Amino acid sequence: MGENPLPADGGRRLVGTRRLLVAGALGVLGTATVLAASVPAGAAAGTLGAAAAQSGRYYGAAIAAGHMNDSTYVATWDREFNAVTPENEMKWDATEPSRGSFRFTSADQIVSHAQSKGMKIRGHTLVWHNQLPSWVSGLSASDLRSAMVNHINNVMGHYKGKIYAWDVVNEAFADGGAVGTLRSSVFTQKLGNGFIEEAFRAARAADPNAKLCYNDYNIDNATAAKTQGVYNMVKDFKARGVPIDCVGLQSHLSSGSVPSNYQQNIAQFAALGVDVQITELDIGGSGSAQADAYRRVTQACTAVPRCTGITVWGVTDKYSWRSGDTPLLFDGNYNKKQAYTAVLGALNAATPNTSPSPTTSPNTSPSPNTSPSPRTSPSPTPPVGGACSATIETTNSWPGGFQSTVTVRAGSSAVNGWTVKWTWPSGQTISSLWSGTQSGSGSSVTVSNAPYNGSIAAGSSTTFGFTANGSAATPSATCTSP
Ligand code: 9MR
Repeated sequence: MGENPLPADGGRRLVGTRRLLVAGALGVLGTATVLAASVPAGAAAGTLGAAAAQSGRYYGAAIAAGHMNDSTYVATWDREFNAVTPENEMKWDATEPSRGSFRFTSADQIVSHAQSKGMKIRGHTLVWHNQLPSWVSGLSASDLRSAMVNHINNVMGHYKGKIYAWDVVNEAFADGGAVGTLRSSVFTQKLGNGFIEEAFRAARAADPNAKLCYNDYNIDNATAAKTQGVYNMVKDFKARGVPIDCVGLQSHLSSGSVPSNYQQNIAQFAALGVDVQITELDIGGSGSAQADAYRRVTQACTAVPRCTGITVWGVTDKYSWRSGDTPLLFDGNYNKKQAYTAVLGALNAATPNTSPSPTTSPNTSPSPNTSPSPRTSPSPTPPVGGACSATIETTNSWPGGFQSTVTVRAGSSAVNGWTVKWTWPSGQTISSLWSGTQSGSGSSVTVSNAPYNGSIAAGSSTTFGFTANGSAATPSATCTSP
């Protein structure tokens, strides 16, 4: 049984003594010759990304925009890695520091560089109790729900089509307690445990082509209560058709703490019908002990077809969040460490992956329930030129219900305040509405702007959304502005 390598504060401060574990050895993988377009048959690839690609996987690094002026940092990233996770730049405090006002400059810097190199991009993270701007904690329950969905819509919307996988919810489970205990946070306190499901449903609607992951630390050991809680949640989501495509094992480890059942743990998650990604790997230690631990983690991933990629949480020890533990593959001078050679060897030894390749379109999960319903046609586009216009689009649907996004567009002049009205054709009822204020009830619906999205520049637009009971419908809507 492994002692958790991170403290219960979510790992922000890595302190305390770690008990070294005698880790059971994993079976040594076969050394089948691997074939890849970029590497001649039988030859070993010389970089982490190229080696991982031979078995259809990616090898990524967390990148901080603030270090991109370090040319060796960028050169090492470009040479070795074929995927990236922005380390802090996509978090809520960075992207929506004040309500309804979004800022993407730093994240865009990483995304455009990655795109220019053809790298995969992992989005990190939409809903997390940490790095949350202070305005979020002061909201009422209904306001928090609408702010969460609006945040998901805007951040995922900004990067729509560019992100391979999103960490939709991060670190929601508690470190101690019974199986299934969630960490107490503003989300559990105001929205209850259902906030995770609500976030995943909103995320599927916001970008149906991104894989949607649940991401956490200390879920590396199959027998730990925290791991079992996440396992049960994923199983339940799959059974009920709640959209989820992947589980992210952060895997902040130390040389002695790679659980002996790590591979089995990955395989068990994968058997639920989700991909598994190692999302924030770093292993404290040095020399051969660190190299052995990295090798075992790499082999555990490559042994499971649905383990689709590995991301290390940084490039060089000098910029690591736990720099004192020297947990990465390159030292402070960008020299390759023993751990680097171990990882490269393990990636080169992997057999080609036969599972859905990470380069194919996502949402290929076997369960048809998890795929988004086809988007139905939006309501007819209203004439432009008036004060404002509104279009309703169905973004998701399920038996007995659906979710819609309404785009409110200003005409040739700016609007300051708007009201959208429509009539349901067959008894639909709204169950939850965000980024707007609903008045009245019954078949005639009236929605006015929320306090923060009433002003729309000429020719620009804003959105609000809702979930409703009944069959999906896209009636035409009118928009007026005072
Ligand atoms: O590496 C990140 C560090 O720069 C930030 O200061 C820290 C703040 O919470 O977050 C670090 O990244 C965390 C990641 O987003 C989620 N899992 C734990 C990571 C290490 O704390």
